[in-house]
Amino acid sequence: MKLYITPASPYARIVRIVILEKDLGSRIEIIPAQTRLANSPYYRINPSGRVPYLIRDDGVAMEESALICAWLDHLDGRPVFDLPHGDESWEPRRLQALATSITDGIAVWSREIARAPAERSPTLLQHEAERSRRMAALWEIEIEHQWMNGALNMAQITLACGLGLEARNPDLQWRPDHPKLSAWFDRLSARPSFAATAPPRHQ
Ligand SMILES: N[C@@H](CCC(=O)N[C@@H](CS)C(=O)NCC(=O)O)C(=O)O
Repeated sequence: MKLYITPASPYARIVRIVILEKDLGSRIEIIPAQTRLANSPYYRINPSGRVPYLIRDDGVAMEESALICAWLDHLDGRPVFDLPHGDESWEPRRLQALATSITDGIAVWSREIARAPAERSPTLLQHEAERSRRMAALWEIEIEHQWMNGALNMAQITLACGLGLEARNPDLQWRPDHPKLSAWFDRLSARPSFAATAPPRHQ
Protein backbone atom coordinates (compact mmCIF):
# COMPACT_ATOMS: atom_id res chain seq x y z
CA MET A 1 0.00 0.00 0.00
CA LYS A 2 1.03 3.60 -0.39
CA LEU A 3 0.29 6.47 1.97
CA TYR A 4 0.75 10.03 0.70
CA ILE A 5 1.60 12.51 3.44
CA THR A 6 3.31 15.77 4.19
CA PRO A 7 5.68 15.67 7.18
CA ALA A 8 3.89 18.55 8.93
CA SER A 9 0.27 17.45 8.37
CA PRO A 10 -1.46 16.56 11.67
CA TYR A 11 -4.01 14.44 9.79
CA ALA A 12 -1.31 12.44 8.02
CA ARG A 13 0.44 12.07 11.37
CA ILE A 14 -2.70 10.55 12.91
CA VAL A 15 -2.58 7.83 10.23
CA ARG A 16 1.19 7.36 10.59
CA ILE A 17 0.75 6.81 14.34
CA VAL A 18 -1.95 4.19 13.73
CA ILE A 19 0.34 2.45 11.21
CA LEU A 20 3.11 2.21 13.82
CA GLU A 21 0.78 1.23 16.64
CA LYS A 22 -0.69 -1.56 14.47
CA ASP A 23 2.78 -2.62 13.29
CA LEU A 24 1.86 -2.11 9.63
CA GLY A 25 5.05 -0.24 8.73
CA SER A 26 6.44 -2.96 6.46
CA ARG A 27 3.23 -3.06 4.38
CA ILE A 28 2.87 0.64 3.65
CA GLU A 29 5.19 2.89 1.68
CA ILE A 30 5.09 6.46 3.01
CA ILE A 31 5.40 8.99 0.19
CA PRO A 32 5.75 12.77 0.66
CA ALA A 33 3.33 14.67 -1.58
CA GLN A 34 3.64 18.18 -2.95
CA THR A 35 0.45 19.89 -1.76
CA ARG A 36 -0.80 23.45 -2.23
CA LEU A 37 1.22 23.99 -5.40
CA ALA A 38 -0.23 24.98 -8.78
CA ASN A 39 -0.11 22.02 -11.18
CA SER A 40 1.46 19.69 -8.61
CA PRO A 41 1.96 16.21 -10.13
CA TYR A 42 0.25 14.95 -6.96
CA TYR A 43 -3.10 16.18 -8.31
CA ARG A 44 -2.94 13.42 -10.93
CA ILE A 45 -2.74 10.90 -8.08
CA ASN A 46 -5.27 12.54 -5.75
CA PRO A 47 -7.52 15.11 -7.44
CA SER A 48 -8.44 16.72 -4.10
CA GLY A 49 -4.75 17.44 -3.49
CA ARG A 50 -5.14 16.58 0.20
CA VAL A 51 -3.18 14.29 2.46
CA PRO A 52 -3.42 11.72 3.96
CA TYR A 53 -4.30 9.54 0.97
CA LEU A 54 -4.06 5.77 1.06
CA ILE A 55 -3.79 3.63 -2.06
CA ARG A 56 -4.70 0.12 -1.03
CA ASP A 57 -3.21 -3.08 -2.46
CA ASP A 58 -6.39 -3.56 -4.53
CA GLY A 59 -5.78 -0.15 -6.13
CA VAL A 60 -8.71 1.53 -4.42
CA ALA A 61 -7.75 4.85 -2.83
CA MET A 62 -9.19 6.62 0.20
CA GLU A 63 -8.82 10.01 1.84
CA GLU A 64 -9.94 11.35 5.27
CA SER A 65 -7.78 10.37 8.23
CA ALA A 66 -10.61 8.87 10.33
CA LEU A 67 -11.71 6.58 7.49
CA ILE A 68 -8.15 5.50 6.66
CA CYS A 69 -7.39 4.78 10.34
CA ALA A 70 -10.55 2.72 10.79
CA TRP A 71 -9.78 0.72 7.64
CA LEU A 72 -6.18 0.05 8.70
CA ASP A 73 -7.28 -0.85 12.22
CA HIS A 74 -9.62 -3.52 10.81
CA LEU A 75 -7.04 -5.03 8.42
CA ASP A 76 -5.93 -7.72 10.87
CA GLY A 77 -9.46 -8.45 12.08
CA ARG A 78 -8.50 -7.27 15.59
CA PRO A 79 -9.47 -3.59 15.74
CA VAL A 80 -8.26 -1.75 18.82
CA PHE A 81 -9.58 1.72 18.01
CA ASP A 82 -13.29 0.93 17.59
CA LEU A 83 -15.58 2.82 19.97
CA PRO A 84 -17.66 1.09 22.63
CA HIS A 85 -21.26 0.39 21.59
CA GLY A 86 -24.55 2.01 22.61
CA ASP A 87 -24.72 4.63 25.34
CA GLU A 88 -21.06 3.99 26.19
CA SER A 89 -20.08 5.61 22.89
CA TRP A 90 -21.36 9.14 23.55
CA GLU A 91 -18.53 10.34 25.78
CA PRO A 92 -15.79 9.00 23.45
CA ARG A 93 -17.61 10.56 20.46
CA ARG A 94 -18.01 13.89 22.25
CA LEU A 95 -14.29 13.97 23.12
CA GLN A 96 -13.34 12.92 19.59
CA ALA A 97 -15.39 15.85 18.24
CA LEU A 98 -13.63 18.27 20.63
CA ALA A 99 -10.22 16.90 19.64
CA THR A 100 -11.03 17.28 15.95
CA SER A 101 -12.37 20.78 16.56
CA ILE A 102 -9.19 22.14 18.16
CA THR A 103 -7.03 20.33 15.59
CA ASP A 104 -9.00 21.73 12.64
CA GLY A 105 -8.60 25.28 13.95
CA ILE A 106 -4.89 24.95 14.64
CA ALA A 107 -4.36 23.34 11.21
CA VAL A 108 -6.08 26.26 9.44
CA TRP A 109 -3.99 28.73 11.47
CA SER A 110 -0.72 26.91 10.79
CA ARG A 111 -1.50 26.72 7.07
CA GLU A 112 -2.08 30.48 7.00
CA ILE A 113 1.29 31.04 8.67
CA ALA A 114 2.95 28.94 5.96
CA ARG A 115 1.78 31.46 3.32
CA ALA A 116 3.89 34.44 2.25
CA PRO A 117 3.51 37.22 4.89
CA ALA A 118 1.73 39.55 2.46
CA GLU A 119 -0.88 36.87 1.72
CA ARG A 120 -1.78 36.16 5.36
CA SER A 121 -5.14 37.35 6.65
CA PRO A 122 -4.72 39.13 10.03
CA THR A 123 -8.43 38.47 10.72
CA LEU A 124 -8.01 34.74 10.23
CA LEU A 125 -4.81 34.66 12.30
CA GLN A 126 -6.51 36.41 15.20
CA HIS A 127 -9.69 34.33 14.95
CA GLU A 128 -7.78 31.03 15.08
CA ALA A 129 -5.40 32.23 17.81
CA GLU A 130 -8.39 33.11 20.01
CA ARG A 131 -10.20 29.86 19.20
CA SER A 132 -7.12 27.84 20.16
CA ARG A 133 -6.86 29.74 23.47
CA ARG A 134 -10.48 29.00 24.35
CA MET A 135 -10.15 25.35 23.33
CA ALA A 136 -6.91 24.84 25.28
CA ALA A 137 -8.68 26.15 28.41
CA LEU A 138 -11.52 23.70 27.81
CA TRP A 139 -9.07 20.83 27.28
CA GLU A 140 -7.25 21.65 30.53
CA ILE A 141 -10.47 20.40 32.19
CA GLU A 142 -11.45 17.61 29.78
CA ILE A 143 -7.98 16.08 29.80
CA GLU A 144 -8.78 14.51 33.18
CA HIS A 145 -11.57 12.44 31.60
CA GLN A 146 -10.87 8.72 31.86
CA TRP A 147 -11.20 8.30 28.07
CA MET A 148 -8.21 10.59 27.63
CA ASN A 149 -6.11 8.58 30.09
CA GLY A 150 -6.91 4.93 29.41
CA ALA A 151 -5.69 2.75 26.53
CA LEU A 152 -4.59 4.73 23.46
CA ASN A 153 -7.57 5.82 21.34
CA MET A 154 -8.34 8.08 18.39
CA ALA A 155 -9.37 11.08 20.53
CA GLN A 156 -5.99 11.00 22.27
CA ILE A 157 -4.12 10.65 18.97
CA THR A 158 -6.12 13.45 17.33
CA LEU A 159 -5.68 15.91 20.21
CA ALA A 160 -1.93 15.23 20.50
CA CYS A 161 -1.45 15.72 16.74
CA GLY A 162 -3.28 19.06 16.90
CA LEU A 163 -1.33 20.32 19.92
CA GLY A 164 1.89 19.04 18.32
CA LEU A 165 1.60 21.80 15.74
CA GLU A 166 3.29 24.00 18.37
CA ALA A 167 6.46 22.82 16.61
CA ARG A 168 5.31 24.57 13.41
CA ASN A 169 3.65 27.66 14.81
CA PRO A 170 5.62 29.79 17.29
CA ASP A 171 2.45 31.78 18.12
CA LEU A 172 0.61 28.65 19.24
CA GLN A 173 1.22 28.91 22.99
CA TRP A 174 -1.25 26.46 24.51
CA ARG A 175 1.02 25.40 27.42
CA PRO A 176 1.00 28.45 29.75
CA ASP A 177 -1.78 28.12 32.37
CA HIS A 178 -2.47 24.54 31.22
CA PRO A 179 -0.14 22.30 33.27
CA LYS A 180 -2.34 19.19 33.12
CA LEU A 181 -2.69 19.37 29.35
CA SER A 182 1.03 19.99 29.05
CA ALA A 183 1.95 16.98 31.21
CA TRP A 184 -0.54 14.77 29.33
CA PHE A 185 0.91 15.86 25.98
CA ASP A 186 4.51 15.26 27.09
CA ARG A 187 3.61 11.81 28.37
CA LEU A 188 1.98 10.78 25.08
CA SER A 189 4.72 12.38 22.98
CA ALA A 190 7.29 10.05 24.55
CA ARG A 191 5.52 7.03 23.01
CA PRO A 192 7.66 5.70 20.14
CA SER A 193 4.92 6.11 17.49
CA PHE A 194 4.51 9.78 18.47
CA ALA A 195 8.24 10.48 18.72
CA ALA A 196 8.86 8.93 15.28
CA THR A 197 6.22 11.11 13.59
CA ALA A 198 6.80 14.47 15.30
CA PRO A 199 6.42 17.36 12.84
CA PRO A 200 9.62 19.16 11.79
CA ARG A 201 10.22 22.28 13.86
CA HIS A 202 9.48 25.64 12.22
CA GLN A 203 12.76 27.41 11.29
N1 LIG B 1 -10.40 16.10 7.23
C1 LIG B 1 -9.20 15.72 6.50
C2 LIG B 1 -8.26 16.94 6.45
C3 LIG B 1 -7.08 16.72 5.52
C4 LIG B 1 -6.34 18.03 5.26
O1 LIG B 1 -6.92 19.14 5.36
N2 LIG B 1 -5.05 17.92 4.90
C5 LIG B 1 -4.25 19.10 4.59
C6 LIG B 1 -2.87 18.99 5.22
S1 LIG B 1 -2.94 19.24 6.96
C7 LIG B 1 -4.02 19.17 3.09
O2 LIG B 1 -3.80 18.16 2.48
N3 LIG B 1 -4.02 20.39 2.50
C8 LIG B 1 -3.71 20.54 1.11
C9 LIG B 1 -4.65 21.49 0.44
O3 LIG B 1 -5.47 22.11 1.12
O4 LIG B 1 -4.57 21.61 -0.79
C10 LIG B 1 -8.56 14.51 7.17
O5 LIG B 1 -8.82 14.28 8.36
O6 LIG B 1 -7.81 13.76 6.50
